[in-house]
Amino acid sequence: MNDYESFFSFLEKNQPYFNMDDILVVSHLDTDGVTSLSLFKKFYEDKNPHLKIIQQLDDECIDEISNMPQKNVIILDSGSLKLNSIKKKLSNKNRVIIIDHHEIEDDCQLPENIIFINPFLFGINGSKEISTAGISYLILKELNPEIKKFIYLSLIGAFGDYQYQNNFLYLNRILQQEAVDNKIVIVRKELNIFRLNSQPLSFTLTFSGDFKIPKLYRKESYVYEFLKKLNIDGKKTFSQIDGNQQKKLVNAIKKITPFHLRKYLFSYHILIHPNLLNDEGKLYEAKEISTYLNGLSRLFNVKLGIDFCLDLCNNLTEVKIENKKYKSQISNAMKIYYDMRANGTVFENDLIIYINYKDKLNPNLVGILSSMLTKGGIEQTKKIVIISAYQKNNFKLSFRVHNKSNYNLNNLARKLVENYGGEAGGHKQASGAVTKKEHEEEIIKKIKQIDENILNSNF
Ligand SMILES: [Mn+2]
Repeated sequence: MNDYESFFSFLEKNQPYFNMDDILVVSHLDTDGVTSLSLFKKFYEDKNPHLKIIQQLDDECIDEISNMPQKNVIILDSGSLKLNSIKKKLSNKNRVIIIDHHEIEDDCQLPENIIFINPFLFGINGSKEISTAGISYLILKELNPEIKKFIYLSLIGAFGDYQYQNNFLYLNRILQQEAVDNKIVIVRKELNIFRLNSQPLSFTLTFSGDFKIPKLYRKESYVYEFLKKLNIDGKKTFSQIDGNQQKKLVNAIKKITPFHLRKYLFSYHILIHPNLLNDEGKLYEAKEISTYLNGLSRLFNVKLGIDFCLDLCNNLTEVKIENKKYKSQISNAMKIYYDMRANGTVFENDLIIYINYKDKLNPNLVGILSSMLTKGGIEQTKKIVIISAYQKNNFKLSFRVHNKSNYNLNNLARKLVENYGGEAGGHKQASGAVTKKEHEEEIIKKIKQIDENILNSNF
């Protein structure tokens, strides 16, 4: 059972509490964390809040927050699994507001000075329906209408958390509609090719992973000939060629696509309105912006991330340069993976694939790598993918499984580290855990013992 009405009236009831001074805003280092933090930075711009970005809200981090001088704290995109710690350690604060959309660990009676906002409290699946940026937007736009022009951040945050699966669910859809009505985004059905309007056609037709046109995918010279025959300049994006050429191209692609695949040829793209982001006729998908922000997060470049969120136009060039750096780190990590496969150091059985990068990986990349290996990514495996790497004295793990799986990886992550004082959290199909490096061997042993029983038992 869910109750949207109570959720909305709860948001309304709590709006006045955001009028405060002496503020610390803590957020999560990922796309949703950076977009929601940006909304708060804008909202509090006259109050000069202290902004802090964290990788994981663990006890150490909560202690740190407790020791910071600010009397009022807003915690974004984390906290649902740490309510007891927050209650205990942040009792010295005047007010603590937590906005999160992750599953909640257990019932926790909170004192009056702690406000906990999470759709799960109202039976709404926050993991799928709305991001922290979305919830933040819904609250802040009522307090300051200026925030309304940043509604795109709520959609980008949702893309960052993989909430767009062919479409958005109810709450995100409301946000999408508002963004369309206010001419902040354009939603249109077009060729199901990622970056169709922002990258040269010669590139997108060859390499788009969203829909792979069999005759064109990874066939560079064929794509070249194909475009040449149509008299279309492959250096231009789809949005940069004229309407007649667009029609000609779509028809030609239809013709070379096998009949049974044609239904996958088109999809809805959510594009940032050219009013907001104008780059020589190129148009950018909200999804693409979310991948840029993801790259910036992995490189710890939060400053540029926030600047970009609040001014897409003037920061795009620099963001693209950073993104190239990020991509080269990823391709390096993939190369290591293939090397490890070749020399037999990847653990694999019927259920899982486990890769321990140890010190050979930026620990911030464990999540993206496990996503890349899962179905929908490069490797397309239906197995559970587990990646680990060292993070200073810690052992960091990431768990992924394709989105039709029923396994609860949030439970799995918690089970694996529960006896070692580790921290774990996330969603059913994507979770993470951190524990001290000294437990590496024991955790690896447990990973190798994972079976259906362990996966199906409740936490
Ligand atoms: Mn989130």
